[in-house]
Amino acid sequence: MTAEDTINDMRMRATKHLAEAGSREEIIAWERAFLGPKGELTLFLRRLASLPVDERPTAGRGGNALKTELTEAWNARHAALVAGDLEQRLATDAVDVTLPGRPPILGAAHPVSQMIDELSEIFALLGFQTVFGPEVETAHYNFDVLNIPKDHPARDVWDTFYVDLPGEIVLRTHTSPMQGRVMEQTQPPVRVVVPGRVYRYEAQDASHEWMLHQLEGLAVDRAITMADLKGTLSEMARQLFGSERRTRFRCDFFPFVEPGVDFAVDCAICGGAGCRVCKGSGWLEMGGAGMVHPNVLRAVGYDPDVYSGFAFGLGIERLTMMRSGVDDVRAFAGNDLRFLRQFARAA
Ligand code: FA5
Repeated sequence: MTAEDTINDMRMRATKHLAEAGSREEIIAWERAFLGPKGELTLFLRRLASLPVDERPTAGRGGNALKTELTEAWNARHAALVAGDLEQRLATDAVDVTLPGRPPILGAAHPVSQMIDELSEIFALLGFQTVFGPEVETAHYNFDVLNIPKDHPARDVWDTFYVDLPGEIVLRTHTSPMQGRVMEQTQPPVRVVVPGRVYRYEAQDASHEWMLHQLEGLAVDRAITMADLKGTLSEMARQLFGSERRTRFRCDFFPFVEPGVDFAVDCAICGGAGCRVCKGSGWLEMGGAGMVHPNVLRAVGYDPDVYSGFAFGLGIERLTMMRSGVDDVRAFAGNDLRFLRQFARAA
């Protein structure tokens, strides 16, 4: 077989195989077989020097012409395959832009956050500024400043989560520690409310949670009286619940107020008839309150002969329960979207 015959034979096979190659893998294998470093045509060109001298020029010209021819054929076939792939992908992966979109799921403020906002607005109109304080608190502010010295039995009233072993750092058991923090940094007149989370090592039931929210209130000035306290809380209740709901103040004890009261509204769940939420009493305690104890005023450097004040601490979940008729406080931290969606308001 002459070199020319070899070239013609190679051209015939290569052209036939390339026409039959239907995938990218197959044309890559074809390229390797004919044009790659160990491909048939490459080896043929490398062997030119071993041919008889008179055959070399024809074989060289013919071999190089075939190389150009096959390279062009491969490029064209490759381009056609890529275009075919693309067309197929466009046909199968097509996006139907006329389909309606999926509506985004919109979140809404938690009912407790909504109540905090609403209370802040009500108290702002009564002249109170909203401030915030730390949830991890020192026993000093949580107890000592509030006239609850170490080893005093009153500390047991607040079932405390201690963060350290000596018991100097606690998860605040109420928002009252902010009384000391605010008064130490401000001179009277003081009028603040402090919303936030508090923690108690307490068994859960329909009206008790171990993590709850309170709103502390504090007003200190010359000649503040119990009537100011009653007027402030009654107005808050009127704005929140309307004027039909009844409120009640009864004597209570808290070491940091004197006198102290508990503040209740008639139970919205049973209308005052008695149920498991109000434990059959017809009333649900919303908060504790009273006139700031002279020892607390002294502890922050205020003169109790010049200044007097009132303070209160309201349970925010309880207020929300009474306003919306929720009969179990555990629902607020239960993360059940069906419950939470009922409170969603348009932004
Ligand atoms: C206090 O925490 C006092 N710091 C309130 C206070 C402030 C009194 C200023 C005087 C002056 P008490 O432990 O009663 O008080 O809690 C206040 C309110 O928080 C309760 O009336 C109730 O509404 C709410 N609360 C208390 N414990 C729970 C609980 N475990 N789950 C849900 N709400 C609670």
